[in-house]
Order: sequence, then C-alpha cells, then structure tokens
Amino acid sequence: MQLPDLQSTRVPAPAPYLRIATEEAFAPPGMLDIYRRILERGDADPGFRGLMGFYMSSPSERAQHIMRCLTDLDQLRLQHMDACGIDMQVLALTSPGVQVMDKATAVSFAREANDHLADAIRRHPTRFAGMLAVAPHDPQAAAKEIERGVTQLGIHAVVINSHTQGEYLSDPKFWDIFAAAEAHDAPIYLHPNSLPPGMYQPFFEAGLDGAIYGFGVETGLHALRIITAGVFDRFPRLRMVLGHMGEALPYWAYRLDYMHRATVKSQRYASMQPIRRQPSEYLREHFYITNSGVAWAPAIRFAQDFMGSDRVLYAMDYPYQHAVDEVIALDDMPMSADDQLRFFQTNAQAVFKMPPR
Ligand code: 1DF
Ligand code: MN
Repeated sequence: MQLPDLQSTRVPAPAPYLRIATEEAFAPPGMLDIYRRILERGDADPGFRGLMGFYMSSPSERAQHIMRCLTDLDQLRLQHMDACGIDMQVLALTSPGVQVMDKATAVSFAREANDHLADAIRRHPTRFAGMLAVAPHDPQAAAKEIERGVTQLGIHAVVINSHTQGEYLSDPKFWDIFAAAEAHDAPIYLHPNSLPPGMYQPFFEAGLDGAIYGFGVETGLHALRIITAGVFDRFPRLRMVLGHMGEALPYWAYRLDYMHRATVKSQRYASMQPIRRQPSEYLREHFYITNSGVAWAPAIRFAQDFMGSDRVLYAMDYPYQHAVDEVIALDDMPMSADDQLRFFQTNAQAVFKMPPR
C-alpha cells in the first residue's frame, strides 16, 4: 500500500465533477486583533497559545503563508483555488473561532464574522459557501444566531470548534444549540480545537497536541460524548459533520459498540446510561465525514463502505494543508464515477444546501 506522492507539481485536469472543498478556513482581520489582545494578556490557555500564538508570530514559511491566506477572501484565495482545481470552498471561521473569547465578545464577534462571511459569499456566489460561527458559551445567543444565519444570511450549516473553554456539548446546558440546529435543519460541523488544559501536557511534551494527532483524539472524544449522552435520541433529526476521516471513529466502531454495550450493562458509570441504538448506528445515521487532511484512497474507501458513499465528502483543510498533489491523488482514486461525483460534489451540495449553479 502506497502513500500518495506529495512531491509532484502537476496541475489537476478538468474533471467531470465540481471539486467542492468543505473544511476551508478564514480569519477576518478583526478576529486576529482580538486574538492578539488575548495573547498579550498572558492568561490564555496553553493550547491556544501553542496554536494561534505560534501561527501569529512564527517567521516560518508555513506560518507566514497560512496567515496571508487566512485573511483573504478574494484574489489570493481564488487564485489558489484555481491552481488546485477547487471550484468551491465551504468556509469556516478558523479554529478556535470565537470560542476562546469571553462570552460577550464571542456573541458579538460571531455575528460580525458571519456578516463578513455572507459578504464574501455575495461577492463570489459560485465560489464560496459557508458555515455559521456561534458562541457555545451563550447557548441562547448561539441558537438565535443559527436562526439569523439560516433565515437572513442564507448560510445553512454551523461550525463548532470542539470544546469551549474545556466544556463539551454533551452537557445538557448546551442543548438549545442542538434544538436550533435541528429546527433549522443546519448540520453542525464539529471541527478540532487545540487541546483543553486537562489534556494538553502529555501530548504537548511529545509534540503531538496539534493536527498531527491531538486534534483528532479530542474531537473524536467530543463526538463520542455527544453520542453516548443520548443527544440523538433527544434530537432525532440532528445532523453533524466530522473532518479528518471522522476523526478515526469509523475504524473504532466495532470496539465502541462492544464496550458500550458491556459498560452500560454492568452499570459502571452514572454518565453512561442506556441509549436507543449502538454508537456506530448514530455515526452512520447522523454524521457525515470529510477526508480533510487525509488524501488516501484506502482510508476513503473504508469510510464509504462504513458510512455509505452519500456520507463521505471532500475537504482540503486550506490553508493548513494547501496541497495540489492531494487533489490529483484524489482524482486518481480507484472509485466508481458515481461515488467520485458524490464525494467531490453532490454530497456537499446537499449537506450545505447550495443553490444550483
Ligand atoms: C491546523 C490544522 C490548524 C487544522 C487549524 O486551525 C486547523 C494546524 C487553527 O495544522 O495547525 O483547522 N485542521 O483542521 O487540521
Ligand atoms: Mn480544519
């Protein structure tokens, strides 16, 4: 089994599908100003300092490139998309978005960011779609922003960057957010965040806290907490999206089901009560997954087998994984034309409710 060749500099050929990338990051300059103030205060959690503190100050080529790309929603980004053969990006406020801000700032900046995003989509309606930023630490305000975003801005999905200051959406105090997402049929993309203080050190000391591993572990944990807390029994029409190959959860499915059954039966934890279905059934029926960061056909094929090919979507993770070679590798996947059309185009159009173009 071969890993894709990451050295080639070919250009993607025209394809019989639109390439729609579904986990693409941006940062309004005003958000970076707020981040700078948080970082200067000196009391930011180590995960945030290690992540955005790094990108905002490192002279490395990668960091400088990422910062330049994040703030642009016009020429530079469209140029990069064209060079990679990307027809459309589904944009999300870069992690951690507003979730690291104090509650009042987060609520007001989420609105500002969503207006900024809606403006970019209006300027380039055939190139951009998006997800709404919300402040989970004010669940009522987040619910209202989902309503405003869907009904007034025409943005039909929500992004939440995993934990909010160490707290998880499995806590019922956040469930107004799920109620609003369900009522407006807006899928929630559960995107990674830097690790919360209680998880950070053992990952950080080995250099494994970031996108290499820590992000996926923490976001997968979050999705599992939502499943085992019974969120989908309470909100039967709620849909979610996970990146990075479902943060590896499809690969875990058998063991999750077995051990969940055994744990519930032995009444080992007050926090793990019976739920209606097996964890893998919620995964398959309530989640979509994207391949962000994993341009590797065998993993994608396994995900399609497990989830169904109508639930696996393409994502690049621009600008953090800005790689034209990966687009070419994915064009070349041994896959039926129907499944490849679903993967690159039609699943994204359905999940993010894109207008016909
Ligand atoms: C990184 C990766 C940073 C992802 C991200 O947001 C991010 C990274 C600050 O490589 O440091 O969204 N990612 O989704 O893999
Ligand atoms: Mn990402």
